[in-house]
This record gives sequence, C-alpha cells and structure tokens, in this order.
Amino acid sequence: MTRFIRSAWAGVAAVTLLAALATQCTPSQPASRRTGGGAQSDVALAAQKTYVAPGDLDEYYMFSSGGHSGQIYVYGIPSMRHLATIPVFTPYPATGYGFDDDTKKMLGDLTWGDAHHPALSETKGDYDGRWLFINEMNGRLARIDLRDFKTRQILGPVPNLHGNHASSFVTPNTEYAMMATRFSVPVPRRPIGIDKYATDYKGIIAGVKIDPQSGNMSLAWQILMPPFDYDLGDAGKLASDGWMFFTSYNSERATGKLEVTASQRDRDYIAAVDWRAAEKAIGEGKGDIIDGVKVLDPKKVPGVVYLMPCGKSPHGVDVSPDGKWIIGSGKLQGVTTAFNFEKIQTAIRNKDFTGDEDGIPVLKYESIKDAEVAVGLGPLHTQFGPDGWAYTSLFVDSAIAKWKLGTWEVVDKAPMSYSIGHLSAAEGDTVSPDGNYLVGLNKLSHGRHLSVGPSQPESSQLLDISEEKMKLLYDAFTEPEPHYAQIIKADKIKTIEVYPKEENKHPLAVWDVKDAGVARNGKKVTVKLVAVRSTFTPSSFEVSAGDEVTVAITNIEQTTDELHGFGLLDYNINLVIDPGETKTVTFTAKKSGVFAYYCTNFCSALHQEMQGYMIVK
Ligand code: RUQ
Ligand code: CUA
Repeated sequence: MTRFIRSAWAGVAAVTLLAALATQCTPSQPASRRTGGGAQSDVALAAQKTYVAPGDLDEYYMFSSGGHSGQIYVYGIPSMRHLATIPVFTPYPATGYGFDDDTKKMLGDLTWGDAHHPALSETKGDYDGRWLFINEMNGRLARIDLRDFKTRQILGPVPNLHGNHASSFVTPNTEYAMMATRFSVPVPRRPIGIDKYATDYKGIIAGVKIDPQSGNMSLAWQILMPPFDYDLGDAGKLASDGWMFFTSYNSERATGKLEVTASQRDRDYIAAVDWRAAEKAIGEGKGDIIDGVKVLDPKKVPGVVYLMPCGKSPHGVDVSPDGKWIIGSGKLQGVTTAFNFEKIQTAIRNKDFTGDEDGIPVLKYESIKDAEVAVGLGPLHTQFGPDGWAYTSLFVDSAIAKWKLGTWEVVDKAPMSYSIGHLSAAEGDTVSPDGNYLVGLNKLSHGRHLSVGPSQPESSQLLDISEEKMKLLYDAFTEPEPHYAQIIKADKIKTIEVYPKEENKHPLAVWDVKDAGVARNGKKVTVKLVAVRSTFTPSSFEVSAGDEVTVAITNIEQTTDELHGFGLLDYNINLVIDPGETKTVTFTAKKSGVFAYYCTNFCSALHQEMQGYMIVK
C-alpha cells in the first residue's frame, strides 16, 4: 500500500511509542508503567497498520450508529479517528441542526431518536456512495445525502408500526428500505387490553420505496404479521434478490416478564418476504387501507410471506455475498444456522409446511437448513469476507468466530473487550466484501481506557482479517451507542465542500450587502442578513415586541471551511451556515430589550468582531 511507504518514516515514532504499550499487561496499569510482554513485533505491526500520518487520508469511511444519541458518527479506517458527527434525530448545536426552520420542521415534536442500523445505498449489490439511511425506534427512517453529509429527509413516524427496530436494510438496487415492528400493538391503533395480546395485537413489516433519482422515501406497503417482536433484517441479493428476511422472537406471543415467557420455544422464526410479490399485490389493489396505508393480510393474499423456524430467539439475520445462504443467529444458542435459499424455494414450491401462524405457512426446518455451525455462545450478527469467510459476533463468549460457508468449519476466534454486539466488515454487506478490516462494536469497555466515571464509553475494536488469524489492531471509544456500522471505500464518496452560488435557489438568499435589510408586512418582519468574513450586514435591526420575525442568513463565502454561526442570545437560537448556504429561523420577539447576535463558528482573526444587535421595542 503506497500510504504505508509514504508514511514509513513518520510511522517509526508511533511504532516505538506503541511498542512500549504492549497489550499483555493488566488494563488498570497506567500506560507509563507498562512493560512489554513479548509481543512487541505484533504491537509494532498493529501500530503500522493503523497509523495514518499527519496529512494522510484513511482508506475507508465507517458510518456508525449513535444509538439513542440519535446521531451518526463518522470514522476513518484504519486510523479509527472520529471525523464528524451527523445529527439525524436529535438537535445538535455544533452544526445548528434542529435550530433553523427546515430542520426543526423535519424533527417535528420529537427531539430524540434511537438510531440503530445505517444502510448505504446500493447499485447491483455494491455500495454506491449516494445516500445513507438509518432507522429509529419511534417509527422513523432518515436519509442522509453523502454529497454533503446532511440529513435531508425523515419519514414517519409511520402508522400501524411501533418500535421500528428491524430497519433500515436496503435492497440491492436501493428499491426499498425496510421497517418492522418490535413492539406489536393493535392495528389499527386503539386501546385494547394486554390480555388480548395474542389475538388482537399485530406486527407490521413495511416496504419504503426509494426514488432512484432523488432518494425520496415514501411508505409503499405494509404486511400484517403475527404479534412477534421483529428484530433484524437483511435483503436477499444475487441468488436471493427479490426477498427480504426478518428475524423475530416471542413467537410465544407472551406478555409480562419476556425474558422468561418469550424464551420457552426452541424455535422462533425468520420471516421471508417476497417483496416483488408484495409490490405486485399492491399494484393489483389487494391491500386494505388501514390508517391511510395499504396493508396486505397474508391470510387473504398468500405467497408474500413465509416463516422459517430458527433456533431460540434469533437476533441477526445476514445474507451471504452470493445470496445463497441466509445466516440466522439464535442468541440463546451456541450455534448459528445457515439456511439454503434454493431449499427454501423448493420447500415453498412443494408446500413443505409444518403448519401456519395466522395464515402464514411455516416451512419445515429440516428441509431448508444446510447447517448449524457451532460458532460459540450467544451469536448475534454475521459479516462476510471474500472466499466464503464469515465472522459471527458472540455476545456471551465476548468474541468473534471466523468460519467458512459451505464447509461450516470454525477456524479462529478473537476475544473482544467486551460483550460484542454488531460487527462490521469493510464493504461487508456488498456482493464483494474487501476482507481486510473488521470492526467489533462492543457494549462494554471497562478498564480499557482512563476512567471517566460511571458513564463509560462503548468500544469499537479494529481487527486485521487479511490473514488466517484475526488480529486486534486498535481500540477506539465512542459515545452511546454504536449498534451497527457500515464501512465503505473512501473513493466511492464524492463530497462537495461549498454550496455553489448558482445552486442556491432560496427565496430569501441575498448575495450582495446592498440587498440585505429589514422588510415589514403587518406584524411579520423579515430580516435578510449577509454573513461574510467578518461582518453581519445589517449589524443591527429593530423589531417590535410581539412581531413574528424571520431571520434569513446567507453565507456568501465560496471558500472551503468558511462557516459562520448565528447565535442569538436569550432566544435559544444557534444556526450554522455553510459556505453558499441560506438558512432561516422564525420566532416571536417575546422579550423586549437589546439582544446580541454573534458568529458562533470561528472563522477568521476578526471572528470575535462578527456581531450585531437585535433591538426589540
Ligand atoms: S441491534 S446489538 Cu439494533 Cu444488534 Cu443493537
Ligand atoms: Cu464568522 Cu466567526
């Protein structure tokens, strides 16, 4: 790799330093007192592999979910440097997200979201670098444009579906993103007692159509499902293109203490959805309208969904790069199950069913499975490398197992610190994974870092998987809480760093200071502000108490990295305007007096002078 040659000399210093921090010691020792434990060459090698010299660039982006922070964290790989935070479901003053009119409207009444599974857009099963989707538990799905790393759309909360966990997995040509219920509720929504859970509560699986040009998401259809807890999903690809798979637990239809009541059966289910059949049925008008959505009832519309039995409360379901196998991990087992897509199709054709659940045929387990792979305890998620290699995270064993598709042989295990959830391989969900890096997304990190009190960070551990044995390279720490992440080759993403003036069609944009100023229409006041190093024009404006004020700020810079902020004291307003962008904020001038506004984003030597006053009479 040319980067390593270029940075070889600069790397020497880091290698020497890191060699002194050999990992063989107890984690509670301060670094300065650690002594190497004989694995110096391994440490030196690890340091070299992760070292990105100052000014050099990483090979990959990793987009990691921020869990209940409602954000996405962007890392460079292999350095594991945190490059950016993309606010999605949560206001974020650092970028002014959730403070201007457009993003406030997009967030609506909700200022938190529990973001779980990012999904990069795909073309022919390969990440295409256009958009990133992410789900959120309050029934929402968001689209981030990778041209500018900004959240551009939030769909939902959608009707009928409650607790959107099995989402946002996209199909191989980004035809659809998925959504599914984690907490079944009565459909349509109405207050029915929990004693009727087994019969009157329902799950929902939904297809969200994505416009191939704009990326715009719209809810296309839903399927009425038994009241299980739908958990994870993945799209079929190549051999299994046209299908979606969703795990579920609580096929017991239990309520109350689920850790006991929902762990009774030996097998729960993976729902296999023929999304082309669902699309066709909707086209033929077979859906019932429930709360404004076209909903398919499998009792009336057979052939859109089947249930595959899968060992004990499965969590992750992952389709192999060639689409031939569907890997379902029973989290209360010591095995992960490999289902054969061809066998599933044969069983469907032969009606090789053992019964049904609310009219949905249950396929015969023995007829559709190829193997139960003894990966270890608590298997959750599987990622893939080239040549049939699979990597399964083991929560209970706190490790990753490496095994082979087809021979089902487990060849290596790497301990994780600690309690791994998801894992993410470079280009890992595509039809051609890269097989060089793997990141374990761990729930616990105690003792691996300086203590920060009871609220401990999670850890993301980078592994080298280019050789037979997996090798731990690096520990990075993250705020709560990375569930899933995806890793894409850096050169697939083409960003802009300035919004071109000619693309700014905002009706309130002003590019010349002589057009800036205040206009009044009754009690409505519009203030057009120009921001450019290091002045706001106008530098003061007057309104009357009770006016509805819209401030529109245009940052007329066309230079990379020249952002300006607009903080208005005492009014809870802080916008950040990127070069070439116009943003508005509308508020009622409730408090009278004099209020300073100033640039919150450091922009020049005279940044401190970039200020003005709003006078409310
Ligand atoms: S889930 S590990 Cu959304 Cu696997 Cu958290
Ligand atoms: Cu403009 Cu600081």
